[in-house]
Amino acid sequence: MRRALVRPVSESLSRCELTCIERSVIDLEVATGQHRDYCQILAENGLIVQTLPAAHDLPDAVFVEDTAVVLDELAVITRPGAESRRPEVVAVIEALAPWRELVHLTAPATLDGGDVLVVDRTVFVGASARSNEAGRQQLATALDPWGYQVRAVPLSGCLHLKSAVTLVSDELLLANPRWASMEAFGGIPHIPVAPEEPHAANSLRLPDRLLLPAAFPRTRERLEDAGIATLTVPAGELAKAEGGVSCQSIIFDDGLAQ
Ligand code: CIR
Repeated sequence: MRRALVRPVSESLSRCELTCIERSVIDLEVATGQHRDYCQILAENGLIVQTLPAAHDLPDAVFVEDTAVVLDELAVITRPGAESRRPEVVAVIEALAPWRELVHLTAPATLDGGDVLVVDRTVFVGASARSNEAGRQQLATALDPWGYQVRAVPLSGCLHLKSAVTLVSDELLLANPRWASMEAFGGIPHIPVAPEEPHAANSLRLPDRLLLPAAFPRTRERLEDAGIATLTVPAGELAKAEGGVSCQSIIFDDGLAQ
């Protein structure tokens, strides 16, 4: 089964980290409702949704993606780039331990899962303010025995690599080429986001469809025209905390039969 780890929106969300956007008022009730809808969509699309304990003292805990990189062979527990986010890993370690061998990144490494995009055996890692060279090196050392190669991707103007580029099918990317150097991706083709929707590149692959925030209809149209089946969820309130759709879950195969 595909399993999705999620974590409730924290009551302290308004004190979240922000890097590339201005702080604006976040309506906690709306954010919580949008996250509930998101979890429901995951369940309706065949995923087992496992909810981690709420952590109301950790403002960004809902963005679980940043705390771990889960591959078929192992899970790498990150050391998030923002100090306020480091305690988030504790509950994630506990949740992943039954499913994977765990490898832990250690200081001076920093790495956010939102910077990690896996395409086959290549692991692209955003050279962001959150993920440093030591983080990439420790990740490469952990993954090398399994035949994965780590490649750095220069970024500018966005928080994470996956703010700028996500994978929409086995060999097709969705990208905002203004934020990420697409040369780093070699020959992998990409669909550019609609220019008036710069934040639209963050998508989430579900078993049969691609999940997008409802706010990006023009990019959605480009994807549908290219034969990618999509569905949308309202995600505007968590976007004020600089989160998208990929960052609200950690999805992996739990090895259990359907
Ligand atoms: C942060 O700045 O860490 C959070 N406010 C947003 C994290 C979003 N994570 C992601 O896109 N993977």
